[in-house]
Amino acid sequence: HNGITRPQGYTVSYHANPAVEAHHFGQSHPMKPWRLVLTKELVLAYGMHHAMDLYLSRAATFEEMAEFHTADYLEFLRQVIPADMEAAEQSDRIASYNFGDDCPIFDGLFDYCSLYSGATVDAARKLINNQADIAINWSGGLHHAKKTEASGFCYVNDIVLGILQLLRFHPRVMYIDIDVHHGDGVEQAFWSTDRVLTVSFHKYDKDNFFPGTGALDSNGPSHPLNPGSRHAINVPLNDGIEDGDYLQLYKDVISSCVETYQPGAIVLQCGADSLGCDRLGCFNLNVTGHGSCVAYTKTLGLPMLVVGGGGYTPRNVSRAWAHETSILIDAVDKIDPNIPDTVTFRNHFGPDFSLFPPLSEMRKIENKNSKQYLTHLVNTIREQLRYMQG
Ligand code: V1P
Ligand code: CA
Ligand code: ZN
Repeated sequence: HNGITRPQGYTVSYHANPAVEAHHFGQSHPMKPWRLVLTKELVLAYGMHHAMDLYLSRAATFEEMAEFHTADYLEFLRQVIPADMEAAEQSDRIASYNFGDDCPIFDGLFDYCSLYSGATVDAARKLINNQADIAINWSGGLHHAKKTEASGFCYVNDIVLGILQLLRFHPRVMYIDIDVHHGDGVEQAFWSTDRVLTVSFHKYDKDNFFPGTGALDSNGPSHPLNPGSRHAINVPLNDGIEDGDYLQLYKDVISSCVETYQPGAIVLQCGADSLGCDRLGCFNLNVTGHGSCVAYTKTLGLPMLVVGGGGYTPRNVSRAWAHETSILIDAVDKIDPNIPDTVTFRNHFGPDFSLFPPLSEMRKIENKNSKQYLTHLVNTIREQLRYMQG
């Protein structure tokens, strides 16, 4: 391989299980667990596995998932089968738990959920046991799942489970979400506590973009005596934001949050649907721009749990997560931007076969975020943080 060695002075753990990749949401469904196969192919072909501790993740137990979800909901998730979708007896519960087009019932659903969740719980435990400084689970990051409800392709909220583990040891945990969608499930789970600061960057359009929450002035319980008051930060964006503006905004917001909140650990959700050309997204980020946010977060020097999330153009998802793995192991300059010949499914990366294909001008979406608007966001968020302190 190309001389990739362990990073100096810190340890990275990588949590994966190939059994996750084999699950199918259905033909026309945008969520493709197969994108994890492409990610793994790149990580291995570049020799990045030599720089990390690799763990074959186990399924989370029912009890572990019940730290957040109700036993009733998990019991249903465990026993439901695809045929129930048409069966009348189950239809009330299917509807109340929000299964349907976005969250279909497919073969092996419970195994899929418990495997991606087990990987996040394992990753969090490596951090608290001091066996890792950075722990990665690209199969996790399913930020929309609620206590008793599936939502937006998410059934079990592995991020909430991971944060609950970190809270056993750290008084304060900061959650950052760069998926193009609002991290509503994580925000809601910790809405009433001051022990988690949630920060989501997302496209916001109340009526026309999923899930429709995450306005700038949505910051936690309105009663100032509720400890969770002010502990949700939302960065609502319009279509078309580009690398330079996004990174500047990210640094301005995150540096202010860290300075004020002084978290003991960070959980970073790296949803890759904020990349340009995503099937569901509407931003213009390049793989390098998305990665710069991960690189900046790493410079904070805090224990870090890194998870995946959305991302609906599999070749770009795998490019981003492979590049971000190289950032986390400090090996960016040892990575050939030309995708190696040894990569299985290399044909998916044509015609450029580059890890960093530039977004073509033709496919860009018009940037509707003025400099004035971005300055207004930063100023408002800094004001919110001043109140949080008090
Ligand atoms: O817009 C909706 C719902 C359906 N309407 C009743 C409102 N759903 C979105 C869900 C997006 C979920 C994103 C998940 C994540 O944040 C984390 C993994 O990335 C939706 C969309 C859309 N364009 O927003 N569902 C679908 N498209 C869809 C398309 C085809 C088949 C099934 C679902
Ligand atoms: Ca987000
Ligand atoms: Zn998303």
